[in-house]
Amino acid sequence: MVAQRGTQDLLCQLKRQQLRTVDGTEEPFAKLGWRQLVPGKPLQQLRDTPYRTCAVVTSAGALLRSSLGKEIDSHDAVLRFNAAPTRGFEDHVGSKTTIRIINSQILADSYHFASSSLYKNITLLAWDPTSYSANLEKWYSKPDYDLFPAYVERRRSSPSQLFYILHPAFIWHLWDVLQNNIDEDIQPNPPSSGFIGIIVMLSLCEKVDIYEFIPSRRHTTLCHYYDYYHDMACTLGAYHPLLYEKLLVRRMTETSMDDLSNNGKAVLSGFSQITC
Ligand code: NCC
Repeated sequence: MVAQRGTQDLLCQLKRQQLRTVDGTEEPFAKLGWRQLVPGKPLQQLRDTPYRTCAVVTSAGALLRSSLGKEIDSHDAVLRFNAAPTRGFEDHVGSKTTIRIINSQILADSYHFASSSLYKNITLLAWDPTSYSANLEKWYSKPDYDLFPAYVERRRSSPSQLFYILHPAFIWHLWDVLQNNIDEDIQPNPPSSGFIGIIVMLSLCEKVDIYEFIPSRRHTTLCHYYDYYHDMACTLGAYHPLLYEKLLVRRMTETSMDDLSNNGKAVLSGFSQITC
């Protein structure tokens, strides 16, 4: 796939926002001994060579009855979000999970993080919104949702599981790219897990297939494929600048409008495939 100029420029802006996780070298994490706590292998070096093809599976209700399960599972790596299950939905969303991105609510609230199989035997990436200025001392003492105790507990009990916390500066740099490419003032809230996940996978994969981020002809008010709640805000955004994220991804993909609408899949070239 050869990226065209506008597409390429956007991909390059995002490629420059290097993937970054809390690595224990900054305070307060350094004095808390996080250098030894975080995985020895940095997320940026998760792979010697990028995955050839990856799937980003949003949690959109439109995936229900999509019959995309087999296709999704055929990718080398599959990214899922938060508490989105596969059991009972295999025909439509597949069963393979390689990486799961979880927002801090999953670690702080009653999502059975410690006991649920959703969060075991896979790579985990957690994030918390914090404020734009990302002072780590302040963040540690007052995160939006306190993700730190559950993180420390899991790192100690399962040291071989690759589990990272995304650096707030990385999250907010993605927001900057969004704002810099949209004429209107967007809400000063962090991007959704979906957008963050897309950028993570562009860093790790040669090609990324994104399912139902840009709504297809199957679009529905059903919020998630796995529950019964209906709200169009789940697809278009309220707190997160989801609509703008989707407009940007639309500009980054060379998938035709017909294909987007019929298949619900946007195809993007990974960062390793573009020269900036
Ligand atoms: O709903 P959520 O997102 O877990 O969905 C994961 C990602 O899928 C994309 N999506 C989802 C539904 C839909 N109809 N269309 C979509 O495109 C989005 O890109 C979304 O990011 C989140 O981003 O972390 C979010 O998390 C939930 C919630 O915290 C978790 O599901 C845990 O329960 C948020 N909902 C609430 O706080 C009530 C949601 O706003 C964002």
